[in-house]
Amino acid sequence: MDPLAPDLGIGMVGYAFMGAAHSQAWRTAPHFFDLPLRPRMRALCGRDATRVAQAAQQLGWESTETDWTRLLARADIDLVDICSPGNTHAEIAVAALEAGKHVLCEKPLANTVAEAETMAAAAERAAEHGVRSMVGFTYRRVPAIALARRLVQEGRIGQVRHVRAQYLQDWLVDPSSPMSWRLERDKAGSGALGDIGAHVVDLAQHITGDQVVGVNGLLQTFVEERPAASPSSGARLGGEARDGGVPEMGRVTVDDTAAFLARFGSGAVGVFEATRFATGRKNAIRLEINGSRGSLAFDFEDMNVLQFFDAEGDGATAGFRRILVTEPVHPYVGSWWPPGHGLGYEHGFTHQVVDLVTAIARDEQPLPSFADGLQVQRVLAAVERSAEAGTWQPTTATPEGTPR
Ligand code: SOE
Repeated sequence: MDPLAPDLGIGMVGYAFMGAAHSQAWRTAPHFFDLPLRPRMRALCGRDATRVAQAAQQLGWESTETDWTRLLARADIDLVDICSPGNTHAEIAVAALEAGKHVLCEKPLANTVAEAETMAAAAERAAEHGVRSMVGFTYRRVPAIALARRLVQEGRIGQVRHVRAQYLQDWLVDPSSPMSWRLERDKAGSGALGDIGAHVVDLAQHITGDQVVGVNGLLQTFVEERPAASPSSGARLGGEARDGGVPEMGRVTVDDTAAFLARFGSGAVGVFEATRFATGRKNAIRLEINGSRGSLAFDFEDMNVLQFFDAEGDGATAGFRRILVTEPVHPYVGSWWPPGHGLGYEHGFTHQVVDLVTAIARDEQPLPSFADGLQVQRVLAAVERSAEAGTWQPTTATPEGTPR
């Protein structure tokens, strides 16, 4: 990148799984992409001084803070990257925006619609002064998914009628898997619904350019108690059981699985599923979109591939075409390896940094915005209301009732 590009000082809060993923993105992006601003990994923030110091050294941060308010007070920090649990997002993000810092916030944007509304309002006020914000729905930047959106926008599958969207993991199948903050409602907001369901809601809406207007869903918790996590745990998803003896148990207060039907504004019909109990499925984000002229299908477990069915071709040779999304003509791919070599999970985070930094330099709104994050939050809240009431729920806050 341009050696004269001005610095962009980054401060990050949190250093577990997402902190590590974001750190590699900040480290890597300037080495592969021609960025208009040079990210400087100025400070990593976490409450435990020893652990944050170790993490900073491992992940490549210049210094540490143990109090996020001190991070916000630093003149060398231009952007705050929030990778801490959901219950911390609103307070840190609003304060950072008010302090004139750009914000990248992990998903889901918040734990409640009310928090997300406060954040979206703060983001709108800050944008008037060129202070930018983005929510980390990182899978938008997987090349095959970016290509899927492009094909829908170009009309290659015609009018969208069906969206099938699943996010399937299995890391909680074993009932002796320990507790983690992701299983506590006051920290995570919800379970599979918010943690991974939020991704597929965002992806379905992003690819189709449409919005979910009503849902009918159910939530289920299969394992209600788990061994308490060790406080010193370094496990990336949140915990390891305490050693020896009868384990102390913790209460799971979120859903293990979420399933819902959805109506889109256009009249398209959606079927969504998010679970951590799909035995054998590790990180299967599966999308299938059927339109009047064709279909698209994607599975993150084969993430360099997009399947495309063109209904307008010769019927005798028609079939789903397996597109290897590894060529320089594909989104983001040209900046990486020679054709055909493929990308992985971490590349989406790097692309997220590239797009964010570029938008900041151009004084443009990066996407997805906090307003987009709020809209996803409304869908999640409607699923929760629906599961509780056993009825269809609109995704808008008012009026209550059955949509269409
Ligand atoms: C855990 O389920 C998790 O890390 C999510 O929080 C991430 O958003 C997803 O990318 C992978 O799984």
